[in-house]
Amino acid sequence: MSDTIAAIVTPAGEGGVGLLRISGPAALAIASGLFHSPGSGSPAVVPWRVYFGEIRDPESGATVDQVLFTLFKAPKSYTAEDVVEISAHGGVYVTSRILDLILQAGARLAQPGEFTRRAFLNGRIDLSQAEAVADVIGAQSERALQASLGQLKGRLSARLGELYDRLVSVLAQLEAAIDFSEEGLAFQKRETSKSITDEVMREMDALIESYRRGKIEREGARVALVGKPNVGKSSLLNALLMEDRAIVTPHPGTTRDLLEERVRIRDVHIRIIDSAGLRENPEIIEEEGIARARAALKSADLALLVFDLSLPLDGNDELLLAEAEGKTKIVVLNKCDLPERLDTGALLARLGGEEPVRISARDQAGLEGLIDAIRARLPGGAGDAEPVVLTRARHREQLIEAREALMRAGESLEQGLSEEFAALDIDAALQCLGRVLGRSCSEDLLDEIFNEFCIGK
Ligand SMILES: Nc1nc2c(ncn2[C@@H]2O[C@H](COP(=O)(O)OP(=O)(O)OP(=O)(O)O)[C@@H](O)[C@H]2O)c(=O)[nH]1
Ligand SMILES: [Mg+2]
Repeated sequence: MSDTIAAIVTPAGEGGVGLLRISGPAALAIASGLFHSPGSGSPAVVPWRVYFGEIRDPESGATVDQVLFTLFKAPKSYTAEDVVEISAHGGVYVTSRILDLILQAGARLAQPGEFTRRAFLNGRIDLSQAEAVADVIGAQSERALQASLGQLKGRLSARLGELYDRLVSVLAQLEAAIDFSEEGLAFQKRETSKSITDEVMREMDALIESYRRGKIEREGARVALVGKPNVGKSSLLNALLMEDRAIVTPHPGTTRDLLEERVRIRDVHIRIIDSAGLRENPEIIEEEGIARARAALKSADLALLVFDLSLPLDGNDELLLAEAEGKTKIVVLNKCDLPERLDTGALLARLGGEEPVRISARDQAGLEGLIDAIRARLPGGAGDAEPVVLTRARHREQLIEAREALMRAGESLEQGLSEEFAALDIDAALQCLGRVLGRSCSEDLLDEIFNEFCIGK
C-alpha cells in the first residue's frame, strides 16, 4: 500500500491560480479535514465535481484561502489513486501555507515526477507515455508538441506493443520446435520465424530513422550556410532573420567564426548557421574559421551551398562541391540582381539534377522559393511515411540493440543452428522493447527518468 503524497503543481511564483495535488489512499481524508464549504461545513464529496469553499487551519480555525476543491476517485485519476486537487490563489506564501497544512495532516512531499511515476506503476500509462508527459511540458514548437502528444496518447506504445507481440509469437514457435523437433515441421517454422523477424527488423529501422526527425522536431534542424568568401552568406542569414545580425562587408573573409541563430519559418523552426568562407590556401588567420565551417557543414541536417551568380565558377566553388558531397543540400545562386557570369549549366551538370534556387540576399528577392525548398528538404516535409516519431535517445538505443539481437537470431536460423540460439536473441530483443515500454525495467532506470521531471508532475 502506498503512502499519500502532495505537492504544489503550478510553478513557484505569483499567478492567478496555484494548484495543489494530493494523491494516495488518505488524500480525501486529509483534504476534507482542511476544507469547509459555506453552509454545509464539510460536504459529502461527489467525485469529479468542483466545490467552492475555504481551507482553514484546523488548530486556529483561521481561514487560509478561498479555494476550489475536486476529488478524482481511483482509478479514474491522474495517478489511478484517489487524487484531490485544490485550486488556491496563486501566491507563494498562500500555496506553501496550504501545503504545510496538508503535510501536517499526514501527507508526504512528492518527489520530482512522483505523480507520473505512480500513474506508470499503477498501470494507467506505460513508460514511454510517462516520458511523453515531460516532453509535452518541454515542447518548444508545434511539431515537437504534436510528436510528444502522439507518444502520450500511446502511438509509440501501440506500435512497439505490436512488434513485441509478433516477436513473442516467434519465440513461442521456436520454443515449440525445441521441445518437439520433428524434421519437416521444424524447417517450415524456421522459415516463418525468419521472415517475421526480418519484417520486424524493417519496421524497427523506420522507427530508428524517425529519431532524426524527432530530434529535429524538438531542437530545430541545423541548416548551415556554406560557400566561398564574399558570396553573401552573412547577407542571406540577415535576410532570413530580417535583422542585421551578421557583419556584412565587401571584403572576402569577413566572417571568421560560426554564428548560430534560431528562426521560425512558417511551421518549421530551424537553427541557421553562418560560417567563414571556404577557400583554398587560406591565410593562417582564416584557417580555424574554415575548420569550423567544415565541422558545421558536417553536422548540419541541411546545407545551403551559396554561389555568386556574378562570378565564374572557380577552384573555391569546386572545393565546396567536393566538401558537400553526399550531404542533403540546396544550391543557392545569390546576387541574381547582378549581370550573370556563372556558368550555371556546368554547375548543374556537377549536381546531377538538383534544381538551384535563385535569390538576391541584398534585395530580399527569391526568399519565398528558398523557404519552400528548405521546408521540402527537412524531415516531416512531403514524402514522410512513418507516422510515429521516436523522440528520446533512450528509445533509439534500445531499438538499435533489439535490432542487433534480431539480426543475430536471423543469422542463426539461416545457418541451421539450434533454435535455442535464435530464441535467446529474440528474448534479448523483447527485453529491449520491454525497457522502452517499462515492462522490464529497473528501479535505477525509473529514478533516472523521473528525476528529470519537476516536482508536482
Ligand atoms: N549585388 C548584390 N550584392 C550582394 C548580395 N548579397 C550580398 N552582397 C554583397 O556581397 C558582399 C559580401 O557579402 P557577405 O554577406 O558579407 O558575404 P559572405 O559570404 O558572408 O562573406 P564572408 O563572410 O567573407 O565569407 C557584401 O558587399 C554584400 O553587400 C546580393 O544579393 N546582391
Ligand atoms: Mg560572412
